[in-house]
Amino acid sequence: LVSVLLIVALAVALFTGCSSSTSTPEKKAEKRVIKVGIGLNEQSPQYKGLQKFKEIVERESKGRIEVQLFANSQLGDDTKMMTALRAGTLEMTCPSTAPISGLDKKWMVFDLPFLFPNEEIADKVLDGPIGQKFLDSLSQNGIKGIAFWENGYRQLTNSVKEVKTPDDVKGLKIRTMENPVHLAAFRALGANPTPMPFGELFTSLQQRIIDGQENPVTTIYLQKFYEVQKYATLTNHFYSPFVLMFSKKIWDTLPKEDQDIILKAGKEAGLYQRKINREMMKESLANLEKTGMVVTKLTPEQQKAFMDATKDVATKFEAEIGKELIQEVKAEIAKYAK
Ligand code: TF8
Repeated sequence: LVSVLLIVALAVALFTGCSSSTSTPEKKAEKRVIKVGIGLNEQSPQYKGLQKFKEIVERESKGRIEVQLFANSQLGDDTKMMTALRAGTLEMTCPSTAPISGLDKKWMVFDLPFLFPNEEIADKVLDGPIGQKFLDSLSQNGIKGIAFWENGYRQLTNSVKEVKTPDDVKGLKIRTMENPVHLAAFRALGANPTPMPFGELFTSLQQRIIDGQENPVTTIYLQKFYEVQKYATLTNHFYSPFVLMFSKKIWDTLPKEDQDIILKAGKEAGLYQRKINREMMKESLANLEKTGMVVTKLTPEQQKAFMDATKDVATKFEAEIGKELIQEVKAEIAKYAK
């Protein structure tokens, strides 16, 4: 028995000795880790799009690149994450265009009220030369723009009363994103807008520090805003698309091959993300109605009243955005709207 044990011990020693001696000389190629942070939760279409992105990047790089996803503002709010990208301490994030205006005012054009008549036109403009020009211009601010994804048309909710007309919005305390156009549009409606990061929103609604907020129906459903908001009105007032972005500081250190993989994956996953975003929007709307929330659909005439009430907002921002740029974007939209 003793000899058998000895042989086993010897074999184990030999085996482990051998394996460690073969792995030490040629050090395995180091894995590159890409961290992506977002504010929404793991059920969101945005997170699902990122899971697709992860899948493509890891497959195409044959496992050389690992993508790690962080939801729920774990890595900070949109503005904080963009600052981290610029500093080179975080690889990726995917904010709405709204907070990008803090870096470059011309981005406010995508936050003008009732800008895109439908999602298909938004796709065409954002995936066309104008969209590319915007993505490229982010490099001035230390960011590599990858692709436009979709958050979805924004809808208004509140805990006070059913909103059918702009007049009903008067006096409501509404949380907006941190964007001057959003503030101006809600002021034009007579509301009392308060900008605040997304991560603080639920608690503020719950504690009734604010009366309402605005977000796509999927967010209203998945973030359980219906627990603290009684009324929703389908206004479709802003589109404010998502922008998938990368730290330029880190991007510039990547081999061309990896840059190509990330760029292609970001665009491909974006097409998938838009598709499920639109499917989930329909589902979420049905689900919201089941929660007992009062969901008000507007007739075209009722929606027009909201358009009319906010129609001067674009003019107010001509100087900051650039009059020609607003015209260029609107002309492109008109071209596809025919
Ligand atoms: C908002 C936005 C958010 C996103 C997310 C937190 O209301 O709609 O959905 O920007 O990254 O802040």
